[in-house]
Amino acid sequence: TQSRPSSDLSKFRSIFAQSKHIVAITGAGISAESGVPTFRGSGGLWRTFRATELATPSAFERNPSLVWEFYSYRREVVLTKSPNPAHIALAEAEARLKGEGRKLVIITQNIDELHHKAGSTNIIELHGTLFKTRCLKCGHVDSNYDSPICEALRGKGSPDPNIMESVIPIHDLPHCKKSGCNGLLRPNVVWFNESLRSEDLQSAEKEMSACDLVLVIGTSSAVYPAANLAPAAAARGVPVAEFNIEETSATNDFGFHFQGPCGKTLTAALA
Ligand code: BJW
Ligand code: ZN
Repeated sequence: TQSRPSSDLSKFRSIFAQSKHIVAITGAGISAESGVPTFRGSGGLWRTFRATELATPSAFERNPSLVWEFYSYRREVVLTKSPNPAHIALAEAEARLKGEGRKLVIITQNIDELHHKAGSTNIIELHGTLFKTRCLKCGHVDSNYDSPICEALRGKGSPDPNIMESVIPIHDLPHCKKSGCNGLLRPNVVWFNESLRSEDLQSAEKEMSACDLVLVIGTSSAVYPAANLAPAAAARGVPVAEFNIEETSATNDFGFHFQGPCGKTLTAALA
C-alpha cells in the first residue's frame, strides 16, 4: 500500500496552512549546517570510536575519563556554534502560529540546545542535553555551561585519532557540588540501552496523538524509540513530510519527501 512520497511544495503548503498542531521531529542533520557533525555521516567518528561505542553506560563504567573527554570535546564544539536558517525557521513558525492560536512543538533527538538558542520554546529533548549533568550518587540534575567543565579536561578530548587518551583520575573528573555528596557526574544524555525519561516519552506521544501534521527533519530514523513516532502517525493518516539530504529507511512511510539541505528546503516550506 506504499506509494512514493510527493515533493509537491504547493500541496505541502496548503496542508501546512490548515494545520493547527504541528510536530517537528529533528535529528543531527538539522544542526549539520551549523557545523555540528552527524552520527552516521563522515564526521561520525571521534578518534577511532563510533557513538555506539562511547554513548553507552558500560563505556562510562569501564572508562569514565575517555567518555568525559568525548563529551567535553563536544560541549566545547557546540558552544562555538549558532543556529542555522532551519532552526530559525522553526522558531519563527512557532511564534507566528502561536499568534494565530496554532501550535508547533519540537521533539528533538539533539543534545546541542540549538533549538533553544534559535528561540523555540516548545521543545522536548528526547535524548537530554550536553549542558546538564546528573550525579551518579544523589541523582541531582544541574545545568552546566562551564568551559571547560573541569580543569582536568581543559584542552583534552581532541578528536585526532593519533592523540593518546588522557587517563584522568576519577577524582579529577566533574563531581557533584551538593553539600556532602561529591558523587561522580555524568552527562545528562540518553545512552544506548538506557530508557528515555518516561515524562519526555509520554509528552512526545501525547503531542503525536494530538497533532495534524508532522515534519521529520535531518534524522536517519534509525534510533528507537524516536524512529517509531512519525511512521506511527503516518499509519494513522496524519500527513508527514520528511526533510533530508537523502532518502532514509522511513521515506516510503511518509506522504512528502523534500530532498536537500534543510536550511533551504525547510525555510521554503515554512515561509
Ligand atoms: C541532513 C543534513 C542537512 C545531514 N539537511 N538532512 C527497536 C529495534 C531495534 C533496536 C532497538 C529498538 N528499541 C531500542 C533499541 C536499541 C537502541 C536502538 O535504537 N538501536 C538502533 C541503533 C537499532 N535504542 C536505545 O537503546 C534507546 N533506549 C531504549 O530504547 O531503552 C529501552 C531499551 C533498552 C534496550 C533494549 C531495548 C529497549 C536509547 C537510544 C538513545 C540514543 N542516544 C544517542 C546518543 C545521545 C548522546 C550523544 O549524542 O552522545 O542519540 S545515539 C545517536 O543517534 C543520538 C541521536 O540523537 C540519535 C539519532 O541520530 P540522528 O539524529 O538520526 O543522526 P544521524 O547521524 O543518524 O542522521 C542524520 C541525518 O541527517 C541523516 O539521515 C542525513 O542524511 C541527514 N542530514 N545533513 C537535512 N543539511
Ligand atoms: Zn550528588
